[in-house]
Amino acid sequence: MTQATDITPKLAEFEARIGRGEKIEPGDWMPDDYRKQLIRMISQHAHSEIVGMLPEGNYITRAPSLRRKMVLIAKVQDEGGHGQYLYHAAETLGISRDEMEQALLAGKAKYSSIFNYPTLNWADIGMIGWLVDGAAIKNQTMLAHCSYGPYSRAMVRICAEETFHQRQGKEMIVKYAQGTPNQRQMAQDALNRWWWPVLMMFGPHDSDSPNSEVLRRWGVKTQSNDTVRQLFLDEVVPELMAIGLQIPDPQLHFDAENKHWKHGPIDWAHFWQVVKGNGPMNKERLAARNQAHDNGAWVRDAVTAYASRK
Ligand code: BYC
Repeated sequence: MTQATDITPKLAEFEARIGRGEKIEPGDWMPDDYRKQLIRMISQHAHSEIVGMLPEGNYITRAPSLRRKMVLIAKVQDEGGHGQYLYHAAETLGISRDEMEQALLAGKAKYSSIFNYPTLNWADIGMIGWLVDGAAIKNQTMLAHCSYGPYSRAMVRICAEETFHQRQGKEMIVKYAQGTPNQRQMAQDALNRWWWPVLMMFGPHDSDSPNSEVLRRWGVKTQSNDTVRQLFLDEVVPELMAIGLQIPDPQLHFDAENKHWKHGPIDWAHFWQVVKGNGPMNKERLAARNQAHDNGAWVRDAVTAYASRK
């Protein structure tokens, strides 16, 4: 925490800048806690993009047509690019790429809970595009307004690409929902498995979110976890219903007075198990990431050798 008395005016000026809607840039004075919170959040976000390549990457060789294969290759490549922007944004705060990478590979760093679930068939690829990328867009549109310049600018570009990701997923699911009984069943089964994990992506309820208070105060989170989850729900529920899919929540209902869709209770005990490393695919994801890192050693060696040539 910032305690020295001579720092108080700096803190006041920092908060005034945030109040005026100015962006904080890498060389600017910032409280230690602001720096630490941003490193935590941006590095977790970067890891999510990189680990998030795995569930879809597994399906590149199994795409049902050349068009779908080209689209999926482009999407997975985009996610790798998002990881790069975000690692760079975190580096501006004084952490090295190597430190972040080692924390991920050692299983010490967090990444989004959503990537610890299996992809069982091609309909999952559509559902990830529509719902997972759709949820990410809602969260990242909020972060595009955040107070830290490099994070905010990375979000603008990432959201533009995520919009394409979401549309290709929605296109696939709409086709399946209008297809043969088997295809409709695949879309429904994928929705049944992804629905609750997607709602968990937005993080715990506001009352159980320890980081929110300081993040809201310093303009990093411009909307709360529950507000962003609600925006997502209000958008996707009518769309999923319109194509005849059943949302697997018996308590889901429309609150006519407040004009919002309301979901039933989320299984937070399950969520925390996944976050702590005990989800269905945590160990496989970490092993695959470590294997990819080891397999890439020769590329890093070659680049280093080239860079240090006489
Ligand atoms: N998963 O105080 P809270 C993509 C942790 S990738 C795991 O509310 P905060 C894509 C949280 O870290 C886009 N952990 O936290 C890529 C904290 O623990 P620590 C992914 C979670 O930070 C490839 C604790 O719970 N998007 O779209 O204020 C293919 C308490 O929570 C989760 C991002 O990464 C979770 N879901 O708010 C396809 C968004 N939720 O760190 C698609 C960036 C919470 O104190 N991140 N935790 O030990 C954020 O916006 C915020 O970090 C969150 C959580 C809203 C997620």
